[in-house]
Amino acid sequence: MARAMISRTVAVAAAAALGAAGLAGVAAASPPGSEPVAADQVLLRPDDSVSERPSTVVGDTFADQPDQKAWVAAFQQDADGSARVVSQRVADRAEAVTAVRELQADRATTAVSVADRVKVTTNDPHYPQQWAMPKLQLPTAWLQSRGAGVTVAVVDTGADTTHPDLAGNLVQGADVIGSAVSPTMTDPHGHGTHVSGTIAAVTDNSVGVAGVAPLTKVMPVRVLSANGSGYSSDVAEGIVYAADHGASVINLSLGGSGDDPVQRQAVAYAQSDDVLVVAAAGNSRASGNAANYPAAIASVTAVAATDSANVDASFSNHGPYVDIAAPGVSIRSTLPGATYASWSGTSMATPHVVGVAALIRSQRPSLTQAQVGALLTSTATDLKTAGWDAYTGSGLVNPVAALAGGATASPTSTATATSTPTATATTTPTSTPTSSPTSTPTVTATATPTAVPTPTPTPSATATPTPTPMPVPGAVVSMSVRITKRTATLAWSPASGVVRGYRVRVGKQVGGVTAYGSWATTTARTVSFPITAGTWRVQVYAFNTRGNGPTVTGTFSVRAVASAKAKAKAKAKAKAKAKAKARAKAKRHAAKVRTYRISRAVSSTVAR
Ligand SMILES: [Ca+2]
Ligand SMILES: [Ca+2]
Repeated sequence: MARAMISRTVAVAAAAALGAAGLAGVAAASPPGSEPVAADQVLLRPDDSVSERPSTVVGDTFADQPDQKAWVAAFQQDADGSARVVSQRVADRAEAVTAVRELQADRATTAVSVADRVKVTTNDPHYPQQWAMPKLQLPTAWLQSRGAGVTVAVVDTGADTTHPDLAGNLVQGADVIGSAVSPTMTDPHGHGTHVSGTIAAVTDNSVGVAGVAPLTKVMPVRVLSANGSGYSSDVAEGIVYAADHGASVINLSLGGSGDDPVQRQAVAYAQSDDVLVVAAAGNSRASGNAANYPAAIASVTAVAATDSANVDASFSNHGPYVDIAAPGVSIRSTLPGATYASWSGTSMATPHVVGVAALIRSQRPSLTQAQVGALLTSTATDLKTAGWDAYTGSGLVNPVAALAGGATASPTSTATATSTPTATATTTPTSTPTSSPTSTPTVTATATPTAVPTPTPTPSATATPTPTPMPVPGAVVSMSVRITKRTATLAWSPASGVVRGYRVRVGKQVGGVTAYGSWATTTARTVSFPITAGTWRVQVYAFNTRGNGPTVTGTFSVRAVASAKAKAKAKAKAKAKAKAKARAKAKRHAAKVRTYRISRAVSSTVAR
């Protein structure tokens, strides 16, 4: 079959006509406007070396374009100097491998490649003002996923359902707070429209802006009023609505200083339904830096804002709850009335992370929301001080690395993955819109690439030779448990290495099996939980941006010993019983007396 597959032979001069197939080493870029190349876009990475093994040449198919065909091509030259490019379509990896081998075997072949999709930017006219797009290497990320098949909810001020650059990507939403405005005024504020556009403005349509996840659908859920404020109860209702109506990621570009338990429950409900919840870290650094909820809920992915120089924005909250950073200064997006504007805030950073989450969920639907969250932070590009920090969390969201699955190996993926971090960053400052508050200079991220100066030589034994720049944390060496009344308080020693936090879970043994609860994340080295009599197991591991340390398990038993409270209660009960007995006796006595008196009276009556 493979012979017959060589279906197309063209002259070298015609190579450019292949358009977006852009054969590596032959024609670097496609002529603009040539052919409807989108349909022929290829899914494999380029390689112009004949000696390259086919297995390393072939990449993955696009999750959102399963029917896409790829080109495998060869440059061939004959003894008389005449040259040609032969190319053939392949449907999958197996065919590509066969094709590459065949072309390699041909003596005329001087180069074999798997054509790369050539698509540098979109044609959205405002794209040049969207500095975050090249900064996050989104055009490269879109080669892997464009977010098809994913719905994200924007729980916000609504969204302008008539916006020409947004309407096409909106699905039915809801107005939780009830509308006092006209039915067409679906976002009387504008904030939700702006956030929605960052996630999924209609892209490559020659209109307005591009979205982070061009094929993702946005479900607008209106919980904030026309003045941009509202109540956490409505936010909670919006979260539940979104979870119940098919959203797999929720964008919460909002927050307040109150940790409303209803809102907390709603978040937990959505997460238990496998919905990733992402929220803005807050913009109140200059006004008290109060923890911003729901972002400050540990299980919520909290997003800080950075500028075009990868410096954390002067307004962006810092704190132990910050998980990740994303562009949030002078972000150009959609506004009601078919308009566009550049806004700043952690509200603008959050949808970048949500968009990337949508790309991941589209590409790898088998990952749970917690795994997607972990992938986002573990693949982020470290900023500011080495390792996790309270200003940028695990660092700048990195779509290309996240879509590569966080894997390091794979010869194919390295080419794109490695180029990610700082090198490009430095070259692209310019476009920064004027307004950006660049007041925080100092640490300029760039300087510190990897090498965390962790004193790896951990003390005793367990020679863990860690060659990597920053290893995962070591094991927790000791645990202790203190039992008071009906509560156990577990404490543990710090793990070695760079520790971002700890995850702990507890379970009671029932019939030889431990029924563990869910993992809780904490930065403290202690946790309390309710207990009953029986045998308990606790598991703890430390984690950082590189991964998880070893899990350590401890066991303890709780005997059914009466607590002081129970003793007091029993004593009180006995006392009450005695009292009741005495009362009954007194009553009986009184009754006797009464009987006596009556009988006496009666008798006396009788006597008379
Ligand atoms: Ca557009
Ligand atoms: Ca850092």
